[in-house]
Amino acid sequence: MAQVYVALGANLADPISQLDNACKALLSLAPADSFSVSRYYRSAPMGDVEQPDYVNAVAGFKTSLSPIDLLDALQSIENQQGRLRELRWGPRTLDLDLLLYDDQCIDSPRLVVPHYGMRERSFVLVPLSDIAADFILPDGTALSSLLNDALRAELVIAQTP
Ligand code: A4P
Ligand code: MG
Repeated sequence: MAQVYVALGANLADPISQLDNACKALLSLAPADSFSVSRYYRSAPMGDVEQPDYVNAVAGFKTSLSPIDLLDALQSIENQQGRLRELRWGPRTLDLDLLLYDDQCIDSPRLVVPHYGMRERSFVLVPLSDIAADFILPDGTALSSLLNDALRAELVIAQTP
């Protein structure tokens, strides 16, 4: 089975409930004892679109799904939770991004792993470090070397499990 990490983000229709429901759905893809989720963090929207603050988290689990089957499963969970795709970087009930799939590097038309934005985004790095503080990225970079106090200060804890 592969060890995977998925970023969760929501900023519409009760974002905390959206993340709670997404965690239940993700749990159904994984052996229960392999599943962990970070604290939930509130973050200002990245990008130029005016929209509500986000709630973000990262989940880690083991799965026997292939990378593309996992992407299909993530998109089906997004759709079940009312995700519309109207505007790139626009507001959403739920966004699930596949951050990491073992130490694989994938560059296909539908799937790029590691996720292209993960090295810069506080709302990915900080929650990932909640559940995998000693993580080493596929290119050998230590997660801890990408984190600093300024990135941590961008986030407010919205919910502690
Ligand atoms: N795709 C390629 N690689 C991946 C991957 N590793 N995981 C493709 C998931 N999808 C991947 O995604 C567009 C296409 O990317 C998919 O069809 C898939 O084949 P999408 O979810 O439909 O569109 P999107 O999310 O609007 O675009 P994108 O570029 O993925 O945006 P991001 O990077 O997800 O950013 N601000 C805060 N504070 N917190 C946020 O979570 N999120 C965004 C969206 C903007 N601002 C934010 C946040
Ligand atoms: Mg996305």
